[in-house]
Amino acid sequence: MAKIADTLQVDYDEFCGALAAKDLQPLWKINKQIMPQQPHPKTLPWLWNWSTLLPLAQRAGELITIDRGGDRRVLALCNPGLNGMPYTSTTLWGAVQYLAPGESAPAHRHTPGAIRFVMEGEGVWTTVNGDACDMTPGDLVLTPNWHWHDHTNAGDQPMVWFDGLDLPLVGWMESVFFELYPDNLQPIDARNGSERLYGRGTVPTDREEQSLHSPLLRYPYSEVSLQLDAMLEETGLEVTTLNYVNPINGHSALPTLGLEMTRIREGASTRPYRKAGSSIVVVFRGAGHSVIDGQRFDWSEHDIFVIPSWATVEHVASESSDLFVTTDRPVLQVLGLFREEYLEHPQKVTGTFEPR
Ligand code: GTQ
Ligand code: FE2
Repeated sequence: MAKIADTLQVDYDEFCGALAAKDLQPLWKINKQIMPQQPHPKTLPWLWNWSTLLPLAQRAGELITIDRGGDRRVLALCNPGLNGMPYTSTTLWGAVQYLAPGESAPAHRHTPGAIRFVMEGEGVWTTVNGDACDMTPGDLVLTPNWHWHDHTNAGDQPMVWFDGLDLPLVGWMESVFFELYPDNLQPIDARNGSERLYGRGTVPTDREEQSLHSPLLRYPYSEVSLQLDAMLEETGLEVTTLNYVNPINGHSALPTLGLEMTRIREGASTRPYRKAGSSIVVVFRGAGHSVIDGQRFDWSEHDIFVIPSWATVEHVASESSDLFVTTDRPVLQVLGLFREEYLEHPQKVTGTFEPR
């Protein structure tokens, strides 16, 4: 901070009061806070156990119905570092959604983009602009921004899936728009249509698909898993990661969300690493732990945890594990803000996270 002559202290205090009264702030008082040498995220590393989430989602299924009006039976994963805001990190919304047999969640659209990643259940589809996308465990379904979407459970078991949205980011930009569809559900004009058109590595030439999002809306786990097997086999490595991309241009499937699957072989671990931007990790299968800024987070199947910006992370798998990761990375990359680095030494573990 600037130095003040002793004799002027009273004048200076008065001056600061005068600034505040006129809605002004002197940069020299706040520069350390607003321009730190590296990020000091409010987002805390945090973990939600599936053994906690599932019974509460089931209880929500007993207590509340899904009515006309755009409702969703959704439990938001609220980061305790964010002053009660219903966000998982400052940029990402993470949540679990529960849909019982015979239920449907009405059609709507909004400017925040979203993904669904299926954790448990069968017989559900999400209709995206008329294309009914089937959902089975491990599948990823996109609902790009301003696309109509509704969810229907035509099966005989409840389904729980993970919702990832760029909602906080769009919210900070004060650009959230929302609209209800005139009817409860959209008419279905295709079943897995985007997959039949774009899910083969070859793309049609008779259409101008120059959108910011992938025309492929459904990425089945069965194929992702085969590809991960091939990647591990081919490289001989113990850890591998794939990106869910737009088959036309190789960009991230959604412009605002990075979507990845990491497979770690039993007993293997990742190198200590940090990057700008936050990540939500859904443990799709396996068990192990992660060390985030020196704190140990034990996880097993379907647990969900968040990694803040610039936090150092190492994953250690005690069983072969698949980690589905949602990030804000494409936003940082396109704006020239992305940074990442690997660190030389493993972290010292200074504590263990105690889930609530
Ligand atoms: O399923 O459409 O977790 O609109 C948050 C907002 C899910 C949805 C969320 C949504 C949805
Ligand atoms: Fe929605």
